[in-house]
Amino acid sequence: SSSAPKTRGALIAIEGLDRAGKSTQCQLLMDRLAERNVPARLQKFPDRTTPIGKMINAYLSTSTTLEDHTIHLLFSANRWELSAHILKLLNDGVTIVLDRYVYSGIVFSAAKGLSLDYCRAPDVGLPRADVVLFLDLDAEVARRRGGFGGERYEVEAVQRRVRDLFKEVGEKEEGRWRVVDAGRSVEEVREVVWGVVERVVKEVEGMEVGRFE
Ligand code: NYM
Ligand code: MG
Repeated sequence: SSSAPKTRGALIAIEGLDRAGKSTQCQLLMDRLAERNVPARLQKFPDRTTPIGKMINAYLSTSTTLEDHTIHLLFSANRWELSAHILKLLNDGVTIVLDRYVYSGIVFSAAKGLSLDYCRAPDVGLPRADVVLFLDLDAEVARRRGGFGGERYEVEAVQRRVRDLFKEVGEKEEGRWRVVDAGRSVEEVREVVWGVVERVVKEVEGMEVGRFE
């Protein structure tokens, strides 16, 4: 009947250190969602294709320097510029898998010394992830996985600080934050991720999209 609650998509964030296996797991999750006929899109942050994303890419990959607050706000602006699109898709019933989101935004800047409160502020009000799968890996193990790339932040000392900060930020998320041991095999991690996502996709039906706070 017309009073049936409208089905919406779930907002699923995959987070973790560089080399934790996020992109692999995002792709496997997209494959599984397709197999189960769940409409879904993958959205990577930073999205390097927009004009703001190109500035971020220059900062990450080359010697372009940007003042710490400036790049922090650009990462957030990159999420805001896509937020209406994300919200529309969710309300149209499309599940969205995020390869990094506000949590990376907070912890990578905080690892440089900006306060956590400052780092959260620009993202307040963005569509809130229904669940965050934190792919947890020791920084040394991450480094040994074929080595970090050559981008900014991809050094063990930074990654170690980032991991501690992720844990601190995750505590605020309570039930929405799921720690997944990313040191296990790709298949084992895939199944843990799917177990969580399958449940969340059903749970959010009829629930409004929250706002990050
Ligand atoms: N990063 C990512 C940030 O510093 N702030 C953010 O808001 C986001 C989304 O960018 N080392 C950092 C984390 C990564 C780097 O991400 C690039 P990726 O997933 O390697 O493209
Ligand atoms: Mg990277």
